Amino acid sequence: MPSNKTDSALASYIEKIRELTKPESVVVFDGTPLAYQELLKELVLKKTLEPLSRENSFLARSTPDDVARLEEVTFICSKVREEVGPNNRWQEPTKMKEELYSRFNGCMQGRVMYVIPYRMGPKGSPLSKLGVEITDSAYVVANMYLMTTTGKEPLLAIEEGAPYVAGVHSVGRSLLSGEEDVPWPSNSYKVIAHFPEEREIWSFGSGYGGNALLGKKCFALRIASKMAEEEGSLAEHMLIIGITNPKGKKRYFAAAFPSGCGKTNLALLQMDLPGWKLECVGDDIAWMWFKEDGRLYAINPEQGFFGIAPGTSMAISPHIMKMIEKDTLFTNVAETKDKDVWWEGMTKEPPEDLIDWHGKRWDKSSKEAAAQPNARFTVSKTRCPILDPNSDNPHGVPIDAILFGGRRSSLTPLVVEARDWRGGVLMGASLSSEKTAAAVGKVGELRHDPFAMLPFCGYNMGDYFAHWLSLAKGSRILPKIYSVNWFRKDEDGRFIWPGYKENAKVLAWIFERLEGEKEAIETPIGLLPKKEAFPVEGSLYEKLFSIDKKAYLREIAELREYFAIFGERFPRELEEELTLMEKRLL
Ligand code: OXD
Ligand code: MN
Repeated sequence: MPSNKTDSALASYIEKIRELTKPESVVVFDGTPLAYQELLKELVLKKTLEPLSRENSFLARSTPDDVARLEEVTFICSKVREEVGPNNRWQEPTKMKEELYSRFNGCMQGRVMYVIPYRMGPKGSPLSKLGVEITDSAYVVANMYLMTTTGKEPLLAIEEGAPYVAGVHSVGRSLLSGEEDVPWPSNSYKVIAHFPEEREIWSFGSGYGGNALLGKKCFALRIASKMAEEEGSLAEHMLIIGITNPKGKKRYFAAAFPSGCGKTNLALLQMDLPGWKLECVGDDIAWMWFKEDGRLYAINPEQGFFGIAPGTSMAISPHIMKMIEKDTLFTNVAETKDKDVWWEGMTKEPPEDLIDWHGKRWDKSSKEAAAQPNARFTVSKTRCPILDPNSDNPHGVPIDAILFGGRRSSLTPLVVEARDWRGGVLMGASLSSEKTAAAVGKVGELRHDPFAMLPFCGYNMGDYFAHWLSLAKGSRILPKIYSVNWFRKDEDGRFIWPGYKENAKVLAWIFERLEGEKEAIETPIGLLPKKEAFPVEGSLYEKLFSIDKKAYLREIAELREYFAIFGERFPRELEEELTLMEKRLL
């Protein structure tokens, strides 16, 4: 078993990092609203944040080279290379530590080293976990305050000996005495290294999102997925929503979509169908476990939202717009002349006199977007207007359906129900999506993203698939699994499905299936809604649900080639499932 650090270890760990990084001072963040306000003041003085006209809201602008998650320089450093699999970049742990120690040597000079004790998940939940992030970025501390539970209570638990995951982060730009700081310090050398066996994360050079807020992708997904494999639970890139039907019955769904495919929009959907209600437990990460009653339960380990701003509008996502009306940190959005925010898609016409995300006057006629396409808002979940009453329930919420969705302009129908757990696991493993701006790389390119976890699975994905399969045991009441695709296009390249609020119809169909109220038809790829049982007119139904068998056979051949990268670790059951599907298609 990996060694877990304890209180006295924490003090010596902090001391070890202080000696290495040589900060000017050390501050243990106490997580109080007052400490948060002090941080904001300091960030305004340093020009990292600019106050906005929205109450208690601020704008940060990053440097152009620090705008997204950096998969190319993200490493999993387990002792044995095969443990991390072909889905991760690997570096031998001792070698990586050597490199890190040389980069971190003196890197915090002239800066404050903040220590952030934090908890991921509701207080008292058997699935919640503790962390400590050490960082020289006050912007990171402010974001962690909104995204996790920080301060005395998690610190006390650690002092009492509870295990925690340690993270060390630096923007990688020390300050010589008298040197003036820049608003967004960073380093052109960037690295994000995970040590699952030591439960440790080191991140250097970037101040942005998942690279720097170590509780999110680094801990709650990469490290936690490995912990979940060992513990028999799950740590997934999934939103969690509660849906109530007109009869007052409530069910919870979890849904995995690759980054930038509308998870936050779906998690806060205004369900306009008469009598239906949707409430949000979380928009990005789900930790789940089977309990004695045989059902799968989920908690959201996060306390806030770090959502993509562009594309968000009153018409499409009124709940999100309401949520970010105040108490919000914005990063890389455009600024209006009255010191408010704007981004592409917020209104049809951009307002006059915008300042773009570089801080320059925006030329309307330019091809450059005013807001960076991966611009973000950070806001506490307490601002969520449809927060589920069980969002902080330590016992979690029971999950009845799991959805896998990608951005596919062809092939995948609007919704398909898996025949069984194995078929559903194959659906998750087969997920692929056209790339978005949430990660660096070419937007639009199709890439495999099994379970939407490709950038986040902290171990060999072959083993991860096997772990999912292994959960179907005993008398467990397994959730039903669905594939969804809002992004199918017609011959003219137009989206067939309007998406957004219309997606409520798909959620309602899934709910009614679970209630046994809706019939489905068997097809080679799974169960589709019966034409009469799905609320769209005839020709649209055909466009949304037609199955191109030849294209599916090509997809299967391509999937086989892809799965081959996992070699021996790719589960035989999934190979069999793929062959069965192929036979049904032939
Ligand atoms: C995110 C991501 O920030 O998936 O949630 O990139
Ligand atoms: Mn995400």
